[in-house]
Amino acid sequence: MADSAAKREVENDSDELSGKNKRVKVDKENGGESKQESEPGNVLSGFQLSAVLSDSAREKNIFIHGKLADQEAVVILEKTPIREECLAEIFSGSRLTLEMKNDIYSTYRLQAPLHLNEIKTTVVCPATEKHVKKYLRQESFLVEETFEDYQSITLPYIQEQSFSVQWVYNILEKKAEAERIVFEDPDPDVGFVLLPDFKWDQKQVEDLYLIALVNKRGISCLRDLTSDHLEMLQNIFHKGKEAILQRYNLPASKLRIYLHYQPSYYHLHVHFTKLGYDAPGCGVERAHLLADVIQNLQSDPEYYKTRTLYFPLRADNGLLGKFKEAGRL
Ligand code: GTA
Repeated sequence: MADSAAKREVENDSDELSGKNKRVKVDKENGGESKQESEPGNVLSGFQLSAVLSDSAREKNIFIHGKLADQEAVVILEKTPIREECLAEIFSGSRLTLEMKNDIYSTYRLQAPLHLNEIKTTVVCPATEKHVKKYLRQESFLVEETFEDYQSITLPYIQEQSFSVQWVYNILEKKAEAERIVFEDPDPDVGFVLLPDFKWDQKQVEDLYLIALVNKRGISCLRDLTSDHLEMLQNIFHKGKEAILQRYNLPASKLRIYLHYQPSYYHLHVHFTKLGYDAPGCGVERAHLLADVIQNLQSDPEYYKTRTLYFPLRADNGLLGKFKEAGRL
């Protein structure tokens, strides 16, 4: 019941961003430039494919590497979930072709009306080599990291090699995605911005995905957290849940709220996903529940500076190479 109400609400909220008034996000990380533009045409028409990085029949997505106007690009295409409120139109407004019939069983090819047949498309351009590797299907290895390993291996690596967080600063400074903000607490120390993750098309709550970006700069990840950050973490926990209840009618009991270790982007942020949605990176080897993080810091202010942490790294991740060189793997 609550979910259906929320679905309708999401539909209303996302109308402007999805169907009627399409926009294309242009994000030039290196120049720090970021803007929303009215769609000028098909920016992908000149895309030159170099390689399929990975694809999944089950998840119905494909990650592609190629070139867009001579710049390296990664394009992600993903079929979106079928929404209950579209069923009537799908049944009445589609072309149906019988493929086979056998006893009580039959299969068809159904061509839905165009507007119900969209593919969510994410473009990273210009993409760095690291972006290309990130999306390449690879074997993963679990790394065991003591705090000493963090200081001597991980920290120097991420200080040199991590992805730009210019997109985060653009959001915090309202230079990008300002109209997508769901909730904001402007306090410079404990405040944050809550907005839809770019993996979520906001059309249905079943795959709800929001991120809370902290206002305070210089907190890179779980390892930086001490009891000094408890007020900020509790603030995100409570106000984030409340904002999601107000906007999407989803209670806290339906949410998975967590941090990644290692994250891809080293500016502290918290993931809010719907329980039951198998979001990428929500497994136990990478996701740390915010509720646990808070309790750990309450019982030991230096918890994340003393514990061994475990996380997966892909085969050609440079950090994995550093752990191997140090004889830690
Ligand atoms: N609103 O500009 C942005 C933006 N960027 C650049 C990243 N995010 C953004 N959100 C907004 N605007 O959840 C989001 C990311 C991610 C979070 C950063 O910020 O979507 P993280 O630092 O812990 O990094 O979180 P993480 O989780 O590794 O990043 P990401 O991109 O989610 O990658 C994890 C895996 O998810 C990928 O390896 C890939 O398998 C899968 N994936 C990534 N993007 C997509 C996609 N668009 N569709 C489907 N699957 C995807």
